Amino acid sequence: MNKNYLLASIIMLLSFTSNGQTATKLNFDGVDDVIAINNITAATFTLEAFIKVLSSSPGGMKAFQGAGILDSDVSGPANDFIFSILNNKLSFWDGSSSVSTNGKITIFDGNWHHVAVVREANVGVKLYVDGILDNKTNSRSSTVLNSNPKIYIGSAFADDRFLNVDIAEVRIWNTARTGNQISTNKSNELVLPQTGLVSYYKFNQGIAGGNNASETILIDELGLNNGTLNKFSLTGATSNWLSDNTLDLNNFDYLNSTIQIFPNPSSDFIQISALTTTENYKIYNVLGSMIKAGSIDDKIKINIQALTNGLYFLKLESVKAFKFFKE
Ligand SMILES: [Ca+2]
Ligand SMILES: [Ca+2]
Repeated sequence: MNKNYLLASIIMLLSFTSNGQTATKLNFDGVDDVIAINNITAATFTLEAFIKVLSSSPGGMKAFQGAGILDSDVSGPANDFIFSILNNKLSFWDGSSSVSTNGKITIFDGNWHHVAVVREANVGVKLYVDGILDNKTNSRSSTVLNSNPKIYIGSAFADDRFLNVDIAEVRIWNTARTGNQISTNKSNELVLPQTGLVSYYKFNQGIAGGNNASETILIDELGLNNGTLNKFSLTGATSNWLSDNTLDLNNFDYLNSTIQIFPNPSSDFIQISALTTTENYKIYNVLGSMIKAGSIDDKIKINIQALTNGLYFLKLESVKAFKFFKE
């Protein structure tokens, strides 16, 4: 690599870091990361979240033994609630009726899920996974569950049980959303205004995988109930604002590896030396978007003639990422 390319590379890496794409989700480390919002729920409410659970949950019989998605628990008997992951399934504790409604559908399976609980005064509790009714109980109560003035996102905070999870969206309604309403809106962002919606978090803030030391307030789209981040790293690939299609810039190891891209720079084809097996690869542009993918061994050439000139990143499954220049 000549000096001009090295300089261009450093400049582009810097610009990638500072002008990267806006995040779409927040990673919770499962150790101590938590967000506090105010508990403004009425006697009837619906809680929704779009989540990917990353570690196995605690086991037990009741929701307060789990790791909280949305937790407003207090110690001992109280008019409180906790919506948690227990036995890798949904669970909801209603403190006024002392009933735990436990789900049947496994959430910890490597996939994103839309999860919801409807607590309807004098009717009962329903759990939904991806818009499908998971389980329900007739835990009739009309008491407002506000013994705890806060709701904690990502933790059973009173018991130090934290959820290792990616969260992309949270919604709180003071209405009983129907199964049809939940299913219809399970994979899209809401268009505002919405009747009964009292808090709405899109998690579309911060720079994906960047330095987000100042991004410590979770924005409520309604402007009424912003959250406060606590104990997040706010830099790097975990415990930070992230996007699903972002290549982690900490993940480079091209200097010390025997596996190398050549020729580099190149105008038509690139190869990778010293690969011992066939591997899948992905090529990303400087904005972090994947633009090409396939499989490769040490004899296959990747055609890059269609790429516009500039810096690219190539990621193999077994080793860290490389960068190369199309000229
Ligand atoms: Ca989002
Ligand atoms: Ca932390």
